[in-house]
Amino acid sequence: MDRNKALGIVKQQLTEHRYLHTIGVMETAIELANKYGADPQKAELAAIFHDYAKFRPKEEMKKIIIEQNMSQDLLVHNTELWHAPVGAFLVETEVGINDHEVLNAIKYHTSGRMNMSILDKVIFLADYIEPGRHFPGVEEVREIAKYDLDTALILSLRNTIQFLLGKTQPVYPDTVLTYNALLLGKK
Ligand code: DGI
Ligand code: FE
Ligand code: FE
Ligand code: FE
Repeated sequence: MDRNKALGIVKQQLTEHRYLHTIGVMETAIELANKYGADPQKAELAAIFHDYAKFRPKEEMKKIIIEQNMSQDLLVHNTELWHAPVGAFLVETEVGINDHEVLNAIKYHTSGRMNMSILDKVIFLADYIEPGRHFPGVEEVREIAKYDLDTALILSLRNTIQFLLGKTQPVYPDTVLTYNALLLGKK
């Protein structure tokens, strides 16, 4: 699917602010893909659709998580996690994208997962550092993303986990597993 068609589809699903975020993720993901050896066209497509389900009603997302036998663990964790796996499902069934590398990058863009592909990492990190993001620690991650993909990812995960701990919120197990796997894999 070409870029303009994809953007036209996703624009209808998003607010103006979230659409501008999506453009930022797209541009950043293409840069990271070229730098770290992911397919830039897949990165473009995954980035465009990564937040496709962001504004779906919670009841609709919950129904999909149950009916599609997704990890039921999602239901007891923050509802912010839901739009990623539900988005991958809807992008396949509503938009007709069937490239599973692209769908997995969408599915894991919020939680991360163990053994992330380069494309998964590119989308996860682009979502975190795109130019529209302004939160504590993002500038450091942006700098490191210029030369070390895994270290940038570890720092973004650390920041997210710290943010959740600071609010005494639960941390989704895959987020911790991703953080550990990257950290231990690096030695
Ligand atoms: O959809 P975006 O806002 O672009 O970004 P995202 O898909 O990475 O969502 C991140 C939000 O999810 C962020 O506000 C933190 C929240 N969240 C809640 N629990 C968890 C979590 N994020 C991760 N990675 N792990 C959690 O356990
Ligand atoms: Fe998201
Ligand atoms: Fe499928
Ligand atoms: Fe996003």
